[in-house]
Amino acid sequence: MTNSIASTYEDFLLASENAAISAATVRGKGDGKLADKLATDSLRTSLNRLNHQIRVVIGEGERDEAPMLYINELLGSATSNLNLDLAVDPLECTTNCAQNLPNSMCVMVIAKQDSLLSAPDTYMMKICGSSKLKGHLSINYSTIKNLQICCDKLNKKPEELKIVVMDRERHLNIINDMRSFGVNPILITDGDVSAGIEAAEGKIDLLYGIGAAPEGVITAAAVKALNGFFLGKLVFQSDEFLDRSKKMLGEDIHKIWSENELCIGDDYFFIASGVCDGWIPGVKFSSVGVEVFSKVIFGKSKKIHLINNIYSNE
Ligand code: VTB
Repeated sequence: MTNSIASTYEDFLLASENAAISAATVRGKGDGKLADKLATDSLRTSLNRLNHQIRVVIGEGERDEAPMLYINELLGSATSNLNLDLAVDPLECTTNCAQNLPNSMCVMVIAKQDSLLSAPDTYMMKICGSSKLKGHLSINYSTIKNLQICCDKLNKKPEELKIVVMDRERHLNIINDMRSFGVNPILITDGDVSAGIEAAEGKIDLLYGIGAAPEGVITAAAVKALNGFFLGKLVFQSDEFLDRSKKMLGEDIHKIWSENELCIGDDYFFIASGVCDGWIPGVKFSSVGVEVFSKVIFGKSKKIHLINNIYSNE
């Protein structure tokens, strides 16, 4: 097999499955931090066993705040001639894992060096949807203007639009605007990665609102391979976040990023392994083993693999 990036996917799949299984062992126990730690420890151990050199571009945070999977941490083999960049969230939707609610999963993107934006750990306004809306919406437009365009392009009435918004105080204006236009937004407590991907798949019409920026890059990579669109603009919760972001990105902090800018080119793949049932099924434990479900989406071929592996206890 050639040394192409896509050919390495089984190595990363196993790492992702193991992380999902580790988190699932404490699913529903009310301790998101523990679940996140178990997933992170497992992932780092698995990745360090690989024969590729892996650089973390999105991980658990900057070195001073994250002991593991920190930005620029090198994993795997230092002597490998295949150097890969990794954007990872070992446990996306941590809160839902703690409560055994939907869409908690291990997600990652493995890409050619320097093709993923190393996004600062701040917020991001995100608009995400399918190819039908590509090129038509803007973060600079008012919510109502974007909704009007959605109705026109999708040939739907406002009440027929399925728009997912995270249930947060910061979205009160957006939610009020949507309701005044006749749209009944679908409010979710957490998990805008799976919602963004479902929007690209056309299962819902849009993901709309502010979530975490690093996960925005991971979502954008998946969305791009699904021919959808992603628009993101950084949002800063304080001057400290703005200063940190400026150090990483300079004047680009005010830019509106598209899926093609957050994830450059097509030499990459995305993997998600379910922890709790949702966009993908969660880990199933039985008396004889464990069953885990994953999706791998390839940037170049745009192929989607649904992988269901069963590991016996023996
Ligand atoms: C959201 C949620 C994610 O981060 O992006 C959240 O969808 C950030 O928003 O699942 P809050 O700080 O308001 O929770 C996650 O929880 C993790 O990426």
